[in-house]
Amino acid sequence: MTHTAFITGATSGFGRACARHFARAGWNLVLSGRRDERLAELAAELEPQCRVLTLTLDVRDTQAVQASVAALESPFREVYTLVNNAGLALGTAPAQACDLEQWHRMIDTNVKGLTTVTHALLPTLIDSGAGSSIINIGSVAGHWPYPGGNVYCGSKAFVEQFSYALRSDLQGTGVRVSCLAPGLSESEFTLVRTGGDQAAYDRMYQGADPIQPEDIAETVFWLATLPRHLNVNSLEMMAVSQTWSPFTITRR
Ligand code: NDP
Ligand code: 8X3
Repeated sequence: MTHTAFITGATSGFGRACARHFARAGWNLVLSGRRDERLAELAAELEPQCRVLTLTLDVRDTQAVQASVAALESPFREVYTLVNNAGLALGTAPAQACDLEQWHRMIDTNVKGLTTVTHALLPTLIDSGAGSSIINIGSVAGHWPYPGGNVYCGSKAFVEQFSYALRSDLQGTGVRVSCLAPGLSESEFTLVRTGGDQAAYDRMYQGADPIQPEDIAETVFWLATLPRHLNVNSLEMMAVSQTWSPFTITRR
């Protein structure tokens, strides 16, 4: 049987790499994001391998998410795997210098958007039953605080805890829930975070051998295709080049 995956944030980075990986395995794909030209290009690339439906969608638009999900037709309505990937960080300033609008945008996308998509798709995931999965993209930022992480860290901690709590509620349905929490990964993420600062992008990734979107896609696909009696609750991964720092202490 050919399964259907619903991937948010498929226009770039992890989401696009996941789309390509699932397409190689022949899955039906529902691909969403705000940039419709990118969705169209990706669909044209993948359609020789699988069936693709694109949804130009802002996950912050609750009504649009609900209407799009309600309008899904077979085989796209029988969602077996949801990859809740759309998200962003904005800014690297300390909390006391942050722009409140950016904080709200991160919460609206990473927290409210992810919950909206999940809420809309839960009935179909439960119908799909054993072996179906929700794979939420968290972050090391949800586990480990760092300067300038403030609301982004908080939003990803929400993703982790929401994933655990969902698992509790979904007991007996067969639906699995995993939170995948990557560290330093090369994608447009840093350009979005810095407002398009290419020099910041280069400084971040140069010589660091970061995680690549394909590494994430391989892991997501592995999670989605594990034997149906297994649930990975949380999976944190880092580039070998990235580890922790000591605590910092201010001295008088
Ligand atoms: P990218 O910036 O490359 O991709 C982000 C994706 O999210 C894009 O497809 C974008 O699509 C989509 N997106 C953003 N806002 C919205 C919105 N309001 N509605 C719908 N889609 C939206 O970054 P990554 O691939 O790196 O990030 C993917 C996820 O992984 C994010 O949740 C991020 O927080 C997380 N992550 C990233 C890490 C990294 O170091 N790169 C590490 C750990 C986690 P569009 O703009 O077309 O809407
Ligand atoms: C992205 C990883 O370390 O930039 O979630 O927060 S980090």
